[in-house]
Amino acid sequence: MAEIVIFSDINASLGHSRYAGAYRIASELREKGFDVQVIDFFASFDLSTIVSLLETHVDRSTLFVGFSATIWTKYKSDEELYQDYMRNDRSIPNIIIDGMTPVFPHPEDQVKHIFSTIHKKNPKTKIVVGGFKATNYKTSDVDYWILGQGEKSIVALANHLKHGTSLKALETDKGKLITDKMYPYSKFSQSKIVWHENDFLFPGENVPIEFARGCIYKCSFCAFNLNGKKFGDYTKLKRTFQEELITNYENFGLTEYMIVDDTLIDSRQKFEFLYETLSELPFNITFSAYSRLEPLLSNPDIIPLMRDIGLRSVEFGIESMNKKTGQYIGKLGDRNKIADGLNLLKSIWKDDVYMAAGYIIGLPFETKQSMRETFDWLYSNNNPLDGIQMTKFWMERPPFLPAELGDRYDLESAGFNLTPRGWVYENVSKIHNNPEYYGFTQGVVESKWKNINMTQDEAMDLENEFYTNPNARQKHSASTFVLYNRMRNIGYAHHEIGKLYHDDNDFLKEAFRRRANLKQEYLNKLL
Ligand code: B12
Ligand code: SF4
Repeated sequence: MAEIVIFSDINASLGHSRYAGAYRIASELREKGFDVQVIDFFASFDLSTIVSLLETHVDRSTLFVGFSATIWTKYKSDEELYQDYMRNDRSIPNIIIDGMTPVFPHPEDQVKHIFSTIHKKNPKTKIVVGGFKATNYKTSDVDYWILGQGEKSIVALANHLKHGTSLKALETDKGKLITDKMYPYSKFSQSKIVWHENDFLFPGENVPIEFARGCIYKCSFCAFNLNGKKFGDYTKLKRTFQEELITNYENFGLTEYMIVDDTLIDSRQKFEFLYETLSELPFNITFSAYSRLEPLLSNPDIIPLMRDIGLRSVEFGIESMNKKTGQYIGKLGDRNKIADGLNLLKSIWKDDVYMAAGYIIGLPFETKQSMRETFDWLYSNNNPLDGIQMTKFWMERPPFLPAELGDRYDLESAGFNLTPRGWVYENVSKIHNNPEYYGFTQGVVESKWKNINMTQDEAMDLENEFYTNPNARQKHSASTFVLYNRMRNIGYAHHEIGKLYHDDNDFLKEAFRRRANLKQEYLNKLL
């Protein structure tokens, strides 16, 4: 039984890893004295298992059940997902993107059943949704939607429900909204994820950790509320990060991490800070991360040092190998510089660090021809990448609240911006704000985008063309940032991971078997 239950998951991908958001929120609440049970694998459990979990963990003392709605996708049984993978006719990005869901993984009738089970156990228990998908507000009967960084909001809500303290919330027809402008969180630099014995970590588990939040860049296709921050903003104090790593080591023997920053290495300055912080530890850690390519290429001396401080898998958002596109999106773009740079990295790192690159089809001024030139380079045997992610451009269409709501509530102070379509909480990208400048003729309002060189459907066709081509097997690699730690968590060694490809049915069978075992072991501890 717990005062607060939080459901979380990152499903649909092979292997296993946990989402930082749920555990950061749990750490904050536990520090303030609340008793919290996080329940992982939520989007991978069927309804009857969820009902049993609720029967076990919700009682008269439960203040709320929270849902950490960020990276989960639609629920599929293990068998359905296995069949999807075994068909080998779709790329992993497609399996995951097809599974995207506005808020909840399970169908509406099942979500209703989950809510009614909670209320049968305790009619006063509130339903709370936080995480990235909370801005979709697309489920009825949710009591509170927590938008943005949730640390302060959730403690205010928990205190309100337990002690009757006052609470700032916007009442809308979608439920009550609480935002991080109403409850700003200013202590990120001293924050930690503090793992608890009832998180039931697996021995030696690879866990997520934050070094910094947000990004100093502002690429034109990218839309995060913390983009364009200054160096040092939302960065942990050296002491805090070290204490977090040492506590994890002493309490649980943890040494392997996924650093979930948007961009771990964005500058020499940040590298030096990370280097100093990790070098002073009395033990070594290993980690995977997202990084910009440019700081490594303009400071080649840091390339071997990244390996020495523990980097094992890295993903660069290359996005495009077209110079003009690079200029318009805020990335390198130069085909030769990128190829030479990646070759240099590979020659230093060899197989000690797996190196993957993400590409986007359909960015400003990218033509089909330049995209195919990129494909050809990726198909060639001498490209140094261990992993490739190729996805069509996704024009974000953030949810809007009706303009009239601004007459009743101070939405501006709550962090919303008034746009021609209504009030929007998230930042929108530069492309979304000024599509004409970037060559887009439709897509902000319409369901599909179009620019002067490509349509969304043509981008989709190119993606399929790439994934159905037998060359560039790296697109099936399990060594990418998304999968590396998930593979470690199902027992594959570093040197094995570079040889795992998900077009290999024997590997798929074994990976599903190992994940099912972990899930069952975890469930046995919770029930
Ligand atoms: C790290 C990361 C990943 C990692 C996650 C690994 C791991 N083990 O954690 C990997 C690489 C696996 C990944 C994969 C994907 N990701 Co991702 N990822 C991120 C990233 C960069 C950081 C997320 C994170 O952990 N941050 C640290 C935590 C502590 O911060 P936070 O998430 O902001 O959490 C705060 C709030 O959300 C809130 N909160 C969270 N949970 C809860 C719960 C409650 C109850 C409350 C009250 C509050 C609350 O409070 C938290 C603390 O302030 C975000 C971008 C971003 N900056 O958010 C994208 C992001 C979450 N990913 C996204 C996407 C699209 C994907 C993929 C689908 C990409 C793809 N095409 O494959 C896959 C899907 C994964 C899958 N199902 O297999 C989108 C989600 C969009 C959506 N939900 O519709 C994001 C937002 C990026 C984007 N804008 O495109 N991702
Ligand atoms: S694409 Fe990457 S580097 Fe660019 S703003 Fe977004 S997170 Fe930062």
